[in-house]
Amino acid sequence: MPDATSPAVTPDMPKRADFPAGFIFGAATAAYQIEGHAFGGAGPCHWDSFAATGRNVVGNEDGARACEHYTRWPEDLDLLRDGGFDAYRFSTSWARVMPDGVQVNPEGLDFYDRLVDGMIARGLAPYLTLYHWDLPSALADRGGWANRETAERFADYAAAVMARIGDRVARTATINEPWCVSWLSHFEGHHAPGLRDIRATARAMHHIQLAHGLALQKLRAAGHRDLGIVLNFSEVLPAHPGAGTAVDLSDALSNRWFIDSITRGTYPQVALDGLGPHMPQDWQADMALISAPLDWLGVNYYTRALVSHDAGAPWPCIRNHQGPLPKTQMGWEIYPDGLRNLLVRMARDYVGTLPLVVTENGMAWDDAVQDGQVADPMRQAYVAAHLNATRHAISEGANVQGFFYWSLLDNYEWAFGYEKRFGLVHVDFETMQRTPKASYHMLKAAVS
Ligand code: IFM
Repeated sequence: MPDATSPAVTPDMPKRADFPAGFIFGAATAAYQIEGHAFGGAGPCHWDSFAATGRNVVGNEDGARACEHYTRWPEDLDLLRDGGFDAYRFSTSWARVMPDGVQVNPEGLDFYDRLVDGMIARGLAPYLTLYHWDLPSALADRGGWANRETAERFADYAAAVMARIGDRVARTATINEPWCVSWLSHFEGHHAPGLRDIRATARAMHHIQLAHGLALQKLRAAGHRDLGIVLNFSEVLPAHPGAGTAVDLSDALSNRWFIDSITRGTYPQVALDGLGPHMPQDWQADMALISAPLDWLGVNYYTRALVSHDAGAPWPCIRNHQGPLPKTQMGWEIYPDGLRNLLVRMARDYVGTLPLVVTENGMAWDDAVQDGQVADPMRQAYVAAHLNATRHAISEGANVQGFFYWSLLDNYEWAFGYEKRFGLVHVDFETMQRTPKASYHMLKAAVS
């Protein structure tokens, strides 16, 4: 019988040799989810106050301690090296680098300098994300992403980080998942700042794209290369025949708003039909900057969306449905074809041969350590299926150059606190003990 460290339990798991030469295998994390925001002189960020507001986060948990990566990072980088990975996707925390959103805290930059050197010493290519949601509270106080000034300050912050570590990073993404930063956080209220306000939403949806454009302009002027953005996509499908206009509108709000503006300098008209009256003045003047050429595009993919038109609901009149497929601990359907379809769609309709990287894909499960091991056959099957979907997309012409599993470690899953475990490595949040799961061993055997 295979045990939890046996790599041989998922027969269709592809191997490194099944991918084009130079394909990058990595794992991803984000600062607030793992570092321990209380360490090292970081300033308060809007996730601290969102979490401190009762009923926003399961168990009222926050990222103050998280995985203590701030002090345990050598052990975490060793796990990546020992797992045979080529690259590590991490993010820098704006509130750690600039506690008040403006002035640099040298201790913060020193930390990332050490971290990047630690990656290079272990043969890991650093994949940097500049904004993975830890907005300094001082900027949140001035309106956060609803305020154009935040986009301008972001470009300054991006330049400060890149001036320090940009000489050693392999690829840089400006923003992680602008849909989550804007729609999920300002329209649906699920993430910080927890608003449900269409005017703030429209402004945040534009300013987050503008932040990308302003940062790109500044970084290019400073001579930095390999610059991109990470977008999250889901394949939107009708919940039933006659689902109406909901599929197109949902695709416009969650996918096309972001990819159309980045690559074509336009927002989809069906989305503007609702958001247009609430957009900031003269937004059209920013579109050339927002659509400046990229060097690569990051694609985050987890699941599909099943929707129908709900005539009785206020705009956007979209109803989401539970699908029949097996689900992860998040309740998300497991649908690998969606990854294949999205990668092919990106190449065919948007970016041509521009390098695509799967910057996040993974699943949460209620994993437990037994006799020093973690058996996670669901995750093993999930990883194998999504790697195979990626291979299919490559064979259909998508120039996919890498795949990063989300996440290296169990971590702070935002409004779900520490309950949902996405890691290849189990973390005991009392002792901080790390235990590689069977999926880690399987990936190691496949890529080593
Ligand atoms: O944990 C998040 C991550 O921060 C952004 N992408 C989705 C992941 C799983 O929900």
